[in-house]
Amino acid sequence: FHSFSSASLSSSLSVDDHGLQKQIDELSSFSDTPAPSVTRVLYTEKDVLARRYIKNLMGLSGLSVREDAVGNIFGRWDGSEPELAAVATGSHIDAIPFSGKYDGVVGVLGAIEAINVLKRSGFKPKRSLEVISFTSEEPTRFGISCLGSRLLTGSKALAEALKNTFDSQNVSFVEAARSAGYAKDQDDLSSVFLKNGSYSAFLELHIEQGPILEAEGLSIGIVTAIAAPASIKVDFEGNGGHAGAVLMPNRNDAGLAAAELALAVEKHVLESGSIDTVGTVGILDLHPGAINSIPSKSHLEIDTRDIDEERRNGVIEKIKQSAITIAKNRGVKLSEFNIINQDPPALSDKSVIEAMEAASKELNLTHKLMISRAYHDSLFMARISPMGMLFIPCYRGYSHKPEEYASIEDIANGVKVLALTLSKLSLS
Ligand code: HGY
Ligand code: MN
Ligand code: MN
Ligand code: MN
Repeated sequence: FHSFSSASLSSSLSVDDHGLQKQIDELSSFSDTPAPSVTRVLYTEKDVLARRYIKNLMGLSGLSVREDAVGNIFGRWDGSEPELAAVATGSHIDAIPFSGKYDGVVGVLGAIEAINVLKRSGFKPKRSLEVISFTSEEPTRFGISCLGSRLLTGSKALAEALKNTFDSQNVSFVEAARSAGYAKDQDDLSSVFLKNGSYSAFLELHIEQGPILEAEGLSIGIVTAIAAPASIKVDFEGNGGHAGAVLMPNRNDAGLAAAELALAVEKHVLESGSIDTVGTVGILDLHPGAINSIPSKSHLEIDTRDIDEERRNGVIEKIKQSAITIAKNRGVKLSEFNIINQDPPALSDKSVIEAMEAASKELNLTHKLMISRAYHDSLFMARISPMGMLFIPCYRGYSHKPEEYASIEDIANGVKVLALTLSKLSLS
């Protein structure tokens, strides 16, 4: 019944390149900013259109589709032994403002195409195969990264916090979810939690979002670990005032406090002793935001990561000390220093890595082991199932900007390795 040897299967895998490219292009049209940029934020009208698009494709692939209370979308292909834990694969389709059309999308459309590839080859799964499109991997709307996968993997704290979480327009999470047709009859989001052991493995196909594979001319990256992300929200408050009338000695400028803290982030990161420590201030708002008014309030959001969790936590501590010192020296109030998330890194599962290496070899694709400096839903799925990630090269490593690009050849390679790995794990 399972007569397929992987070797024969690998030679019969064919990807519908044109169809996949067309889907990537069509999906990118659901955007709140003009092409070539993509902006697709959680529960907005464009997000709902994209979700409908994905559910339709899952249906066309013969997958049975379900959604949970926050809109994680699951497409399932029942195996011959459906009572066994399924093998899952997926990624996200939300996109940060003015970003590209491959981040996340390659791992959702590619996963659906991997199912099609296996069906075309006549493969019959033993363990069911499940494609997942996670709700809101990006932190854009509510400041929470990997919201869907955090919940799926049982974050009680998040289920609680979401009851009074608001976006920048003061729309609550539940109201936003309901506007998109989710969180209908329950305000108890623990229904989203997946039972441990729901999956025997979870895989994610993603663009590298770094320059290594392209620079080394390699086709496939096999991820061994995902760096430890953290994010912090900071507010300073001062008296503000007239830009002409208030002399310098009498000022307590909340804007300069924020600027000084941003430079302190860079200093502490550079002094960490490792190139693997990174820090970014991607949001810095000044109030009232008038050229001739001394900022009375400032809001900045800090993203800092490292493959070494302790070293990252040390940097967070130093950033906090700097915020307190800067506030004191400038006579401003540090009205908020809120660590939103401070997550550990995740390690890929050895047997999943081996299955990916074997699949890459059988497909004669060059590959290497590497770490992921970007976080992914896999960071959380690793908490409830053996995890593995596949990278494909992307143009100069560009990501989170409109110039993001991956060739359909590289995407097709990734889809084939994903399909072959899924087949191996399904028969295991
Ligand atoms: O920011 C990240 O690492 C991910 O791409 N959202
Ligand atoms: Mn991203
Ligand atoms: Mn991503
Ligand atoms: Mn290539």
